[in-house]
Amino acid sequence: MKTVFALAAIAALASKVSAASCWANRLGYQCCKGNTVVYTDSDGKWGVENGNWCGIVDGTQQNATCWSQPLGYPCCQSTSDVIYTDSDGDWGVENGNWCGIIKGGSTGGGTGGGSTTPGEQYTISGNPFSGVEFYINPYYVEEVDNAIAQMTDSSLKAKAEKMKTYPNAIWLDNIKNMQSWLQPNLEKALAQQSGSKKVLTVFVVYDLPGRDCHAMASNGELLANDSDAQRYKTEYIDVIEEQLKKYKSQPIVLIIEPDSLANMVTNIETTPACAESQDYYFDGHAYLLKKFGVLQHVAMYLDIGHAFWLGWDDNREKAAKVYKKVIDSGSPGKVRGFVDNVANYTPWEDPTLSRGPDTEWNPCPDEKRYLEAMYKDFTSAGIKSVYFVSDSSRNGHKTDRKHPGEWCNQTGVGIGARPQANPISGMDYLDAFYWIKPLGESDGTSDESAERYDGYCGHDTAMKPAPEAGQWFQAHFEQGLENANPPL
Ligand SMILES: *[C@@H]1O[C@H](CO)[C@@H](O)[C@H](O)[C@H]1NC(C)=O
Ligand SMILES: *[C@@H]1O[C@H](CO)[C@@H](O)[C@H](O)[C@H]1NC(C)=O
Ligand SMILES: CC(=O)N[C@H]1CO[C@H](CO)[C@@H](O)[C@@H]1O
Repeated sequence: MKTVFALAAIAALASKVSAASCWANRLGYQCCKGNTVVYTDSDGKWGVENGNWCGIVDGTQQNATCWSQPLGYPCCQSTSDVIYTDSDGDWGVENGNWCGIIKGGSTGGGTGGGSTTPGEQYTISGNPFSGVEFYINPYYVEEVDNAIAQMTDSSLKAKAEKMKTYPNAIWLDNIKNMQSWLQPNLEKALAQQSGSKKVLTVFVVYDLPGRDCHAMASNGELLANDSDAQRYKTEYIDVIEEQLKKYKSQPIVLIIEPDSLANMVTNIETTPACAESQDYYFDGHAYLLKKFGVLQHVAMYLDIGHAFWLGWDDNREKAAKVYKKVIDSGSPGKVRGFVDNVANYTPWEDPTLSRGPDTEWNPCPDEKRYLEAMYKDFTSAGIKSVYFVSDSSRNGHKTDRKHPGEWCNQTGVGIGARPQANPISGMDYLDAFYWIKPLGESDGTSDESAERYDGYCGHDTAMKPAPEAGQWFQAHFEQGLENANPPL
């Protein structure tokens, strides 16, 4: 008890000592301890330390190999166990005193094998889904167990059992859920590693101010105003960044803000709420890309809607410009690529459809043709890294919808391709099929009196009664199991 208290006191002291000020502070960044210039803009010279941007104070000649010494602490000699992380870096304890852990240090320990202590920095090179194990979310396993308890048919139960072996993305869809789901799952993913393969965790970043400006069912907690935009940065993005930096020894994929940029392509002129949100959407992206895009163990995919949203020629052309601009605004933060069909039902391949009246002249009437076209358009627009992840959680079976734009609780749903890296030979730019939307979680309520009721959820081909978005929807889950393609 006494030791713990003493350490906490020293930590408080450490954070005081490190509050050196420089021009970068007013922009929300720390001052660099070293002086290696990575990027220069009108604000000044920028460096990267501990995976984060920092401002370089001209004339400093500090000891960059041991960052904690200028703060009055030695470097750790034999430990790399992180006890505490702050904006200065990772702290360990040796001989009862704090010491700074040198990034990329040679001391071992904490590299998986059931450990819950992050090990050395992991660097993603190429496809983040390749050569890793996928993290199985215990919360989803529990939801499936509850669903099985309500089933009587033994063959259906057997199918549901198999669902517990596949991964899903974890949605950080408000500040509270982010606090509950991010760190515990990163820690469990670390503990899940048993062999030499790293365990990949996929999170959905989904809390922009004025979220889902064109629909009602998934509106978020933050409004499109300045104070909520500030909360998005400090209470959401910054906190995510802090945890990502702590869990630096494992690969992490981030799915960025579903629907937001697709709305910026098609709905600014037609939907006032989208026009009001646009500055916050663009600014929010620039902010998070700069922060997450410099972390070597993190790969990001920006959402591009689906074939029946941006598939038309004019929409694709506009999209290439919007996405290019957004990626440039986050420079030099890097984006790996794009994610399509999140929480949607459009089949991967649908040979029955071709450009014509049935598709409202959409030349990309399935996700495969959509990605082929987007790959061409995005690369020729000058976007450097164009890879895709396609959500296949619910597109195995053509649903009953009469119009391909229907999205809510469609009847006839079926699970699609299983999560897998490099699933299509000859399509090297498709990094993976993955289940982004967990099957069984509702798209939106069919209760017309509910505040978040959206007309689409009352349409003929929407399953009813349906619970609120995100709540468990047993009938939808069971139908997805029955119609799985390939079968479970
Ligand atoms: C830099 O840090 C190392 C490691 O702690 C130390 O041995 C060395 O004396 C320091 N050099 C300077 C110039 O402070
Ligand atoms: C922004 O919206 C929030 C509600 O989420 C509200 O509490 C706050 O007062 C608003 N701020 C401004 C400046 O309008
Ligand atoms: C499984 C289920 O609830 N299906 C219903 C979906 O909604 C249609 C009408 O909108 C009903 O006919 C189905 O029974």
